[in-house]
Amino acid sequence: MGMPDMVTAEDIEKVGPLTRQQPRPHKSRPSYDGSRNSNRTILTTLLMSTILFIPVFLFLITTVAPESWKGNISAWLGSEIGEDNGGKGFESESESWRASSVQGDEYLIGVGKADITGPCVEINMMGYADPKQIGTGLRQRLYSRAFIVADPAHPADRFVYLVLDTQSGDTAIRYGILSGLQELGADYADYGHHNLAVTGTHSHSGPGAWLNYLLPQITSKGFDQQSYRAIVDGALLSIRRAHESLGPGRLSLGSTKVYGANINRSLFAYLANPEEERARYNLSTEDDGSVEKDLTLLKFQRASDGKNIGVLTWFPTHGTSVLGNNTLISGDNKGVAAYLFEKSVLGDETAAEGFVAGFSQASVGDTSPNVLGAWCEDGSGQMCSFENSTCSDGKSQQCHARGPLFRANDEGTSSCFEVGKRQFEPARKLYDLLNRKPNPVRGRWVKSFHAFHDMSNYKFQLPNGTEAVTCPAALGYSFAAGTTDGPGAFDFTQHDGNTSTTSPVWRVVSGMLKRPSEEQIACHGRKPILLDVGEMHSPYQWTPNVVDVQVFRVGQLAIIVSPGEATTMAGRRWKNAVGSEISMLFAEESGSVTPTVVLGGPANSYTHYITTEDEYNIQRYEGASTLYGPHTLAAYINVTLSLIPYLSSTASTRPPNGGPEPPDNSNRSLSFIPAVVHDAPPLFRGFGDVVQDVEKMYHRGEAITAKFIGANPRNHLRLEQSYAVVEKLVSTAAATSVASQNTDGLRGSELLVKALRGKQDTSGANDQKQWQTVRDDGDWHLIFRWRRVNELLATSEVEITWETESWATPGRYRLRYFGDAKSLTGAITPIEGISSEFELIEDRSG
Ligand SMILES: *[C@@H]1O[C@H](CO)[C@@H](O)[C@H](O)[C@H]1NC(C)=O
Ligand SMILES: *[C@@H]1O[C@H](CO)[C@@H](O)[C@H](O)[C@H]1NC(C)=O
Ligand SMILES: *[C@@H]1O[C@H](CO)[C@@H](O)[C@H](O)[C@H]1NC(C)=O
Ligand SMILES: *[C@@H]1O[C@H](CO)[C@@H](O)[C@H](O)[C@H]1NC(C)=O
Ligand SMILES: *[C@@H]1O[C@H](CO)[C@@H](O)[C@H](O)[C@H]1NC(C)=O
Ligand SMILES: *[C@@H]1O[C@H](CO)[C@@H](O)[C@H](O)[C@H]1NC(C)=O
Ligand SMILES: *[C@@H]1O[C@H](CO)[C@@H](O)[C@H](O)[C@H]1NC(C)=O
Ligand SMILES: CC(=O)N[C@H]1CO[C@H](CO)[C@@H](O)[C@@H]1O
Repeated sequence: MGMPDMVTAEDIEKVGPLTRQQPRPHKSRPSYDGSRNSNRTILTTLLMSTILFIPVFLFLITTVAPESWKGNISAWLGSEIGEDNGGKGFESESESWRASSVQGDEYLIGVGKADITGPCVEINMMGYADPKQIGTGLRQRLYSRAFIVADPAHPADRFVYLVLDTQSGDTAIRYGILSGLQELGADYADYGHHNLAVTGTHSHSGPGAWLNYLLPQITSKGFDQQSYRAIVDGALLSIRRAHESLGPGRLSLGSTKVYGANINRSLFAYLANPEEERARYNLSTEDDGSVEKDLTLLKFQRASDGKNIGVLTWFPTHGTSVLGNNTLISGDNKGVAAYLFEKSVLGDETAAEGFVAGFSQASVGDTSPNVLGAWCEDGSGQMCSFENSTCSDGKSQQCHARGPLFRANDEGTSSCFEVGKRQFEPARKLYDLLNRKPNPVRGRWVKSFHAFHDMSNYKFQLPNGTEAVTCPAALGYSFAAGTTDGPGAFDFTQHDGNTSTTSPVWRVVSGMLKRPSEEQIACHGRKPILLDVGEMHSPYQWTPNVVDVQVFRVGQLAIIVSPGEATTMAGRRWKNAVGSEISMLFAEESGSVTPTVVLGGPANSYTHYITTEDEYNIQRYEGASTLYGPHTLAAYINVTLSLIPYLSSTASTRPPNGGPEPPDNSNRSLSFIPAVVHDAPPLFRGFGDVVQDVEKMYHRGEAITAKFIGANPRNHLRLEQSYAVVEKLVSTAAATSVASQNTDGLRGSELLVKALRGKQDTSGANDQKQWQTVRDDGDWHLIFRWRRVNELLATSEVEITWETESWATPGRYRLRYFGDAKSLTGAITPIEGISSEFELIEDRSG
């Protein structure tokens, strides 16, 4: 069911874990088109709207966070953290947390995380589809985070949910992971199509050129094996780590409100939905239903010692905080939220080492993290038009959405960190509440299904009995106009016939454009067809016609794994339909527990958008990108519902494959991306030489930069390693303890920050000092940039910048660069460089 039926943080605080009443058994198939309502929902809605959200942050963090993080977190939250909180020791908290006996069923659970950072330079970035947006470095590494749940009584019943810091899931990536799992042998035989979900956080700031279909390859000059393998290999490693960590444990489920992290970017289309349907979700001015403000959190707690091994959350907001004119790789706001959560539990008694926080995307379609709205950058000072987001010139190119800290004018970087933090904070608060008062997942079944379904001509019945049909994929005119988060998602101005600016892929394929048939035009209704992608099959498919339909079920939780970006209302209808069907079909086995349904995606493939029919008829970007015509959503729902019986606790079969298997184009895709030729240092210089050194002393808050003679980072991705680190001079005692812990493949920075905790003053016994890594390129505030200085001479330069954080501790530091140079013979050799030492002292203000 929808969110109003969920236990929320506020509920838990007020009344403790809820025992839910048996849902009224549905006599007939419930309607999911928004025309019917249940009294229960209205009641819960009313109740919820009276509960005020109070953004109080947990004192727990301040008492348990590593020394070096304390100042930071208090600084962010300012006065919200009272000083008396510090006195309340964590010991007593943790005792109450241990004492609270967790009800619910035991499962096998496991989590894992691995690096998937592909080539951070010279590759077009994936998301804004702007051929000019080419990577120049790394702000934050990208990860795959894997979550496995299995049924101890039937261990083959399991699922693995991946959260990748990528724009979306993908067919070729998924095939790559599946064949990798097969190669891992018998231990991994239980994983397959039916139980693998490959979801993307929808970050628009990762490298591209790894997608299966032609359309997104046009702007990236084709496919890049290195970019593709980084994701597949990292995803596999994260699954292996999760699999190897599998052990008995319990799951707890909750929901909370997140404010200030999303708005509806297509409100004009949303308002076309029926008023009575909108009213059901219109709780207040801050939570008017135009986007979902609810974050759902699933907590993984192992049985062996009661520690939590991870959290998996769902909340919808686009990965477009960092703007289209940024060229540094990052996981955008979800990447920040995960980073902060994982940092916040370091050294925390509730959390196991290797804790993994997955911030998964939800009904993201019409959401934007740029919460100050869309403005014209044409000097007019006007907001863009409500109906079509255009400016005074009648075009959308000047229309840009503003993040909360847009005045920083830093390509969205500060806003991104802020929106990530706004997701992290309530999630962390909910985590702590669930530790004290768990809301357990109950029901000893772990079920899943997956089917391919051909959407090119699917005839089916709408709930009201009318016959409907879907059409081969097509994109409408508004697709080319793009969104307020990034105009021109497919920049046609780049393809105006001027061959010097045209993508080489476009030169090859533009002649293959097809004029849509009369039938196709009619099928798409209100959508004027710009690109008839579903009917173009050469040189290979441009977009998918075959979609992935998948749902997971554990206890009362059901997870719809959506291949497209569902809008707010589309996602609700889909979730409500699945919730009702589960309630109806499985009333006996689920007992008193109401189903909780979440939607995660874009996953497994990328089928663009999924809007309601009313939104479709408005034909803004989301409607124009709803590939299979006005009945796209209804078709997804129809197919999903027809497969729900496979989630029964007694189900032992899998659905027949509904459609033809989609193609794997990873070995036959066009590619015009040149390889690295070679690297050389300038005359009389060596690789790693410092060309611009640090100063002797800095105040905290300043940015510290050094430049080195470098080499192309594409020579070696340094996965699970780093191109750039900050080293601190510390006593050997602290350093040794770090070295001994650094065994399990975790990222250095996490271990080191942890090791530093409470070890700052241990230098007394032995006064020997040594350099210790305290930041690496996985850290948001340590930036690695690369620049080719001379193409012909093959010289290049690396710039490392540490934007010292409010929580950085004073001391003696240096910056260090790790790279790999390619010789003319093709041999690749590691290189490195070290800056001079510098002193970091307190803030200038004192
Ligand atoms: C929410 O309700 C108010 C008051 O009825 C109305 O003015 C507003 O348009 C509604 N918002 C949405 C998004 O439906
Ligand atoms: C956008 O909407 C305005 C009305 O707000 C209308 O005048 C204009 O023609 C529309 N432009 C396009 C390109 O549809
Ligand atoms: C980046 O894009 C934003 C949004 O259009 C704009 O406001 C900003 O000035 C741009 N920054 C640079 C450096 O061009
Ligand atoms: C889906 O469509 C099929 C074929 O028309 C129909 O038999 C079935 O009832 C529909 N399912 C739902 C849940 O509407
Ligand atoms: C059934 O629903 C569809 C889609 O909402 C609508 O176009 C059609 O008119 C409805 N048919 C009837 C008989 O109400
Ligand atoms: C094509 O684009 C290039 C690069 O922007 C420009 O220098 C050139 O003048 C353009 N040629 C024509 C015919 O427009
Ligand atoms: C692609 O090529 C690689 C290397 O030759 C091979 O291992 C892989 O199986 C191929 N994949 C497909 C889908 O054909
Ligand atoms: C509650 C909420 O997020 N409302 C926003 C919906 O979208 C409009 C325009 O995009 C914003 O102005 C509202 O604040």
